[in-house]
Amino acid sequence: MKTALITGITGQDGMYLAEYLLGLGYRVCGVIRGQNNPKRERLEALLPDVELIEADLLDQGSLVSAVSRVAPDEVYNLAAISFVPVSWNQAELTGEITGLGVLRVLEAIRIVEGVSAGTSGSSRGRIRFYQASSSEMFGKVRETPQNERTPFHPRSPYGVAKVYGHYITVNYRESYGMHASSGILFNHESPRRGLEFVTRKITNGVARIKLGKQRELALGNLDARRDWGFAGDYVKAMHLMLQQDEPDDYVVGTGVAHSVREFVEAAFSYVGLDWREHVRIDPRFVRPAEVETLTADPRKAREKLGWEPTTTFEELVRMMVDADLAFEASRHSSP
Ligand code: NAP
Ligand code: F7E
Repeated sequence: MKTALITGITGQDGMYLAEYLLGLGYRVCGVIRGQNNPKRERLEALLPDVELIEADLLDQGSLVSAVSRVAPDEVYNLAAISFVPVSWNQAELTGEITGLGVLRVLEAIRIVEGVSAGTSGSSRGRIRFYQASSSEMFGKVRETPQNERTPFHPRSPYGVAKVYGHYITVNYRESYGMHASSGILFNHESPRRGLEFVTRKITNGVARIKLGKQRELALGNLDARRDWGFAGDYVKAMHLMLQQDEPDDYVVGTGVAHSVREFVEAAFSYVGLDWREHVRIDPRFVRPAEVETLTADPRKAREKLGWEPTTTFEELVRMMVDADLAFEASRHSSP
């Protein structure tokens, strides 16, 4: 039985990955941070077989002791400040967690395994490492679609921190021979997506409007284009990367981009509403520097990992609207 240690276990991807690995027969341990974390109860109810370990990406010692106690075969570093607008308001903290946090997890593995520079081959350490890199690193894109060789041009403190996390992963692979891989994942969504991200904000807004709980939905830039896939598909790519003989970097996405406006149209029309009667543009949701368009070229993931997305854009929109209709119908109208 293999053991996996997942940071970011309370997040969207952490939950899908934990479910997937438990289904494969893994022992799954998850890093949870903070005293009295409100997400602990939900996670324990949903995934009672996950062992929770207290640690924080800001605290090197806590990560060393987590890796030492768990003795994992695979470490998936999914923890981050992941919401792009927050990264302008808390740029230093984003750098600390989303950027330097990657270094701390890599160091924890290196320290526990006693790996030093120049070691290679069988002495390079046993633990395999996955870093959650992001298409936000491409930012102001230099070419379309984006592949593993496309230059980076991040547009937010989040994107900049992810570039650091990406390169420190490559560097630990090259310096210490670590089996460290980086998945450059494009946007992936699900009913478990946080309500602050645009897809879930739209599907939850649509459900609330349909149920008469809300009248309008305030959004920012409707022209932005993203390559949206289903998170449940993407965590399988993470696992596949760590099953390869050699560590590497992979772009993971669908290869098809849609605008925010198209997402809005699809979600409103699915429940028989005209979006123009409900959507209002609010400059508060427009970003200081926007990533206008992102489209993956996922050929390498398909050819080397055999990975393919299974969910279309239309299926994703319907899945999320249906889940939000059920969620909102089961909630009382006032807290
Ligand atoms: P998410 O739902 O925002 O989850 C982020 C996780 O990070 C949460 O579990 C959070 O824990 C944890 N975390 C934050 N700060 C921490 C700290 N100091 N120490 C320990 N844990 C901390 O993100 P997601 O959508 O699942 O994404 C997973 C990873 O993939 C992230 O690194 C994200 O940047 C990256 N990514 C996501 C996408 C996407 O489209 N979803 C695409 C590319 C890359 P709390 O519950 O305690 O806050
Ligand atoms: O924005 C536009 C916004 O916040 C998508 C993270 O998981 O994926 C995610 O980052 C687009 C942007 O995701 C609103 O300007 C318009 O162009 O859903 P989002 P994101 O910024 O693409 C990447 C790959 C990650 O790595 C990140 O961790 O939608 N948009 N109006 C809006 N966005 C939001 N949030 N809210 C609006 O009202």
